Amino acid sequence: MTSPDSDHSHLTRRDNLLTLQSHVLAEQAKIPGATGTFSWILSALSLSAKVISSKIRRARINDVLGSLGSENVQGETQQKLDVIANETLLRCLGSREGVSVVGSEENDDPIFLERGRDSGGYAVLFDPLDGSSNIDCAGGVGTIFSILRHDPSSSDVGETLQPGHRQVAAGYVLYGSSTVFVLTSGNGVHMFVLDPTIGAFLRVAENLQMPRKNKVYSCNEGNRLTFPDGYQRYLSWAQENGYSSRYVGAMVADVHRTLLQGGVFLYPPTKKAPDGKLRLMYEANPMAMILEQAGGRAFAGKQRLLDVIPSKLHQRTSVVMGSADEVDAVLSHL
Ligand code: P6P
Repeated sequence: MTSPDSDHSHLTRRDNLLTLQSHVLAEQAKIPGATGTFSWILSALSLSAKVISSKIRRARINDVLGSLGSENVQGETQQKLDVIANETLLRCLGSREGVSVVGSEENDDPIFLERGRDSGGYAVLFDPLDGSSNIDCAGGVGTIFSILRHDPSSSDVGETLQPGHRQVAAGYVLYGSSTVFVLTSGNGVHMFVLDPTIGAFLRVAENLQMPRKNKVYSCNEGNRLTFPDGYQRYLSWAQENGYSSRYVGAMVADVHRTLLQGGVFLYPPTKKAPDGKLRLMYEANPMAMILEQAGGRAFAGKQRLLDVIPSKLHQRTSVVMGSADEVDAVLSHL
């Protein structure tokens, strides 16, 4: 029996405390000639997440709830926290050499940052606070981001309009009962939880693989009668086969549950949103990359989401994404 002061096994245990920062640096070390530019961008996203999380946790106290009365490019009423989250991300990313251009749900056009030709090289697109209508009732909200390569000498918005399979990284932050940072850079999906007592994101899971099936579907059934027939046939089939329904109304919360527990999240075309409601570039594509990396599937109608060729930054799309077998069950009815 070793005495506590001679037992140093905790120093070599595989599940040692690993922060998001040390995970990113370890990933960087695997890439010959890596300059650290990409790591700095992830560091800016981590810092933004901590700042936004602190604002959300004190929302009612700081009276940052409620709307500004203004509208964003989507014609949606902007919540105070939408603007705060957006400005936080723009400030944190704008100071990073690696960022050539940022695109936000809250800004009509991409913002091109003056960078020398030998710096920059990435476009960061994001929804700063997804599901913000849940804020006032303390529901789940999140930040979703997508990172693409971008020629620093180009200020052509077309440069950012790349299909989702060109993403170099994607992730989201869920500000829920805990603050969770989920990230993929093409080598698996890794999950971190913010420990507010030390202000660090600690890794709680690596190389996440989602269940192939789970009898749960997630969609806004209030729109059911305006879904195309195939989706309505799927919902009838699911209800006849013992499926449960779970729907938060914030994509980050619904997709995070689907990632961890399995099931399928769908936002079909509706009468009000015939092309779908969700944004391709900074909601659907990053989530599709994450779910595919975790063994899931993601489609826009019958097309693989990551193959959709975008034509506009704020382009909308329908989505069916989740466990491979559950996505196939939806597609088989379309
Ligand atoms: P509905 C939030 O406004 C959002 O963009 C996504 O986060 C969410 O999945 C969807 O819209 C909810 O839309 O029509 O069900 O309220």
